[in-house]
Amino acid sequence: MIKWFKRRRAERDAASESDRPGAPGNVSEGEPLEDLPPEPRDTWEEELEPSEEWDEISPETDGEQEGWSPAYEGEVQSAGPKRWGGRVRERLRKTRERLVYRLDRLFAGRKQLDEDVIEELEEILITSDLGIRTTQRLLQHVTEGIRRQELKDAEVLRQRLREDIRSLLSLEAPPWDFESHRPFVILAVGVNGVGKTTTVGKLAHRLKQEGRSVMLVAADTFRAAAVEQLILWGQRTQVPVVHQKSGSDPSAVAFDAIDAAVARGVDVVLLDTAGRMHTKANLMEELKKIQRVISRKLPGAPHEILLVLDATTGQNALSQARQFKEGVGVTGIILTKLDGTAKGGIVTAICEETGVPVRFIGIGEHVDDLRPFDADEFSRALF
Ligand SMILES: Nc1nc2c(ncn2[C@@H]2O[C@H](COP(=O)(O)OP(=O)(O)OP(=O)(O)O)[C@@H](O)[C@H]2O)c(=O)[nH]1
Ligand SMILES: [Mg+2]
Repeated sequence: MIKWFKRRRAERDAASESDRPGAPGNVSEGEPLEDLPPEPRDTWEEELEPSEEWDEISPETDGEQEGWSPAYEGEVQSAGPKRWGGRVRERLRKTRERLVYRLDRLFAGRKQLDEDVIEELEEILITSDLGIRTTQRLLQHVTEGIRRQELKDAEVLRQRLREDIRSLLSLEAPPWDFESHRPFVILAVGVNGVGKTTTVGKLAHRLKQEGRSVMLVAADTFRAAAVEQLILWGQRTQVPVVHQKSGSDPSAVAFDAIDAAVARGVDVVLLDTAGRMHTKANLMEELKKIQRVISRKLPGAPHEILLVLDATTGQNALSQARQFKEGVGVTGIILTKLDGTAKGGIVTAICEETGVPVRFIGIGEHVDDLRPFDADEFSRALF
């Protein structure tokens, strides 16, 4: 009998050892562990310093062609039909798990909602990347509801939270007026690696599918291979790309591109910019200069300054939103990489704190993985 107990204990210990995250044999392949710390990134608290990982600009880029890259004849990959909301919901799985499953656990078996619930709820919301300010705002409403006995059970509280989050996300976003502005000029900005080029490519595809003529502009002349990357997107989406050689002045590229777009009667011009400069101040100055040049060429343009943010960076994305809003006057946000991150709650914090509307979300690397942001759809995909 004693031996049996010993054996059971040994089996149990072995089983719990193999349940440990990261224990050999228990990590499914390709499934990143959720609680791994995010990849180190620029925090934007300090000036960017040149580092070894920087791409050097070679002063001589002989042989590189300037001008147009014609669209190619290849096929655009399509993800195939899948219900819009279904795919977004599926891609937001990790965020949903972090937020909703923990709420489930909090509410499970509780008959009454009391102060303890508020405390735990606070922790769940903050650690789900909703941010302190947004969490306080949501909790204030919940606390009042409990005090007034409107929130009697967990289900009503959950609905209240969903509704409050939805209303924080519902910022007014004036539709892009392609009819009054031709070309309609969109400038994509953001720090390095957030997904600007990919997003610009996906957006070109989307606009083209809506029947508009689109032109891509490679105004990231800083990073070697940035131009080629955009040309590839031009080929993939069958959209022409205006480019000059690496190292040329991005404002000059923008200047020529606007001329070309006007001459050709293009509907939409999408400019991809650099995410990395020697310092943060340099980057902001560069972007302002591009803006000035564009507006001198075409009064009223750029019509949209889209800040691209990487959702996986959580609070860092929020701090970038504040800084770009102040630095270059962002008019819209695109939040990328919402697939595969548990930090989707950051969308709420960004909307609440900046008041800048989220225009699209990126939910994958595929050409079709850019979705217009819909507050209602998003909050339903979360809860
Ligand atoms: N999973 C996922 N990956 C994405 C998404 N958007 C972009 N990426 C990936 O993020 C990486 C960086 O994307 P880029 O478009 O090169 O980013 P960037 O901001 O242009 O980078 P720099 O030009 O270096 O400043 C690439 O591997 C993209 O495929 C997304 O919505 N989901
Ligand atoms: Mg890029």
